[in-house]
Amino acid sequence: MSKYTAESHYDFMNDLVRRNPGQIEFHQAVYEVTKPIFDYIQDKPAYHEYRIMRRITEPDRVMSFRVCWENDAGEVCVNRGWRVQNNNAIGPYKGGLRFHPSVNESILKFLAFEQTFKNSLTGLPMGGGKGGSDFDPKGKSDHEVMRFCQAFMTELYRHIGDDIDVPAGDIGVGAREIGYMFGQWKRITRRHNGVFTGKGLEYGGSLLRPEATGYGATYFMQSMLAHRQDGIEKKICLVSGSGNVAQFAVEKIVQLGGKVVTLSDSDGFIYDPAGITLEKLEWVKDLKNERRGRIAEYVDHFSGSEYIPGLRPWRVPCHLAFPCATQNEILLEDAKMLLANGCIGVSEGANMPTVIEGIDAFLAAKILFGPGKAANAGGVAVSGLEMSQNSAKMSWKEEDLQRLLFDIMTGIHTSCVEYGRTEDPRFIDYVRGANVGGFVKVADAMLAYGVV
Ligand code: NDP
Ligand code: 2IT
Repeated sequence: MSKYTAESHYDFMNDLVRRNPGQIEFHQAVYEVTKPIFDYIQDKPAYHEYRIMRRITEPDRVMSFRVCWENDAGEVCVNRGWRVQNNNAIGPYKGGLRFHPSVNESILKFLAFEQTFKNSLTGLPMGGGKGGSDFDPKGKSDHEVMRFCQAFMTELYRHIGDDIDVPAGDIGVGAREIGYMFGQWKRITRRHNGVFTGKGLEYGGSLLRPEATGYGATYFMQSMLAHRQDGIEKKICLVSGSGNVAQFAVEKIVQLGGKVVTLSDSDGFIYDPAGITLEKLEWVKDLKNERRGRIAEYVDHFSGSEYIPGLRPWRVPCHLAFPCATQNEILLEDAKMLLANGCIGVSEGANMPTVIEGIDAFLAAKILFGPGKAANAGGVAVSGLEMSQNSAKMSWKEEDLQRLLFDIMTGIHTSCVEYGRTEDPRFIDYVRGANVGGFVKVADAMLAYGVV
């Protein structure tokens, strides 16, 4: 007989907010994920009896630590580092590290929570985790970044392992930072294994990992459009951000015949009505990845384009939008503007880029809305494939990885359709589809383990 009666979503959220005061991003992520799940489990007593929702929203553990390092002027700098190990029911904790001054425990808890569902959707055996630091790599020399990464890893190394917890990149953490961190791991532990993904090809990395998130978000949009007998060709697209995810979203959209007219960073956006070609994109990659410049410089090189400081791209008329910068970058007024200007599809390359009211507006308008945990799962999926290659001590060919990525993204789309069908045969609620689709496997594994 059940010891717990079914709790309402309202009571559940009140209790979560009480237990996690001030963690607004975490509240937002939990609200979005659990609302459709509460409907789904309404008539499934085991999930209530075993308090799965209460357990899945309490991270297994949160580590926080001091990171001390010296800058080029010889001054002592102090940052804070974290690793949130949210849930390892279906595999080792897996998720990126973010270095950005805005990073705090709330943001990392939201990301680790989302990651748990995203990783489940990929169909690969990976649990959910996330970590990072309030360190700002912007304006730092390579040596300062190296000293910070070594100090960060000197604490983090005791919490991770190739079958325990496998970090990767996220905002502010790319190939350079992963090289420095993996180098320090190897030095401390004497192990050379798959403890990190996103590694360089010379030391165990996988082909296609850099491209995977942006390509995957574009494939997800392609699948959503195909479900309505439509395609990306000739569509005007807005992309925000200009980092890893944005760059490869642009690349794939252009390859599929779409026209991308914007890119952005935290200072503003560029609008290029002629379209960002693959040639222009190569220039952007060099600007952002090698010279570490600002997107504003684009307009000095490509005539006919303009730079709009202090704003995001969503006011530009488009068919499709790909938010690829950060959380809460599409506010309700942005969502309304996109809809008013004729936007028919949004594929979230970033994690939680749309506020809850914005998502509600998109769903009410019945446009194609691919939430981050489905649309941007290509990155962690190829990370999972990197883990497999490292375990097997081999590397796969690019064509095999291309096919696997494409198949995983279409598989995620199929799961979303299965759990996201509505009374209107033309409208799939991908938010419900992704959240319930990601939940079932994790929850059933937790039930199998009993009370742990
Ligand atoms: P990068 O650091 O490579 O690029 C981030 C981009 O977003 C930059 O253009 C940056 O501009 C902009 N940005 C960052 N923070 C803010 C902010 N607070 N306001 C406005 N713009 C901002 O990161 P990624 O491309 O890797 O990550 C982008 C998003 O995609 C994140 O939400 C991340 O969690 C998500 N993601 C990443 C994956 C990956 O494999 N890398 C996988 C799945 C999701 P600026 O230079 O001014 O900071
Ligand atoms: O948000 C994400 O999925 C990532 N930053 C990638 C995580 C990973 O482990 O590749």
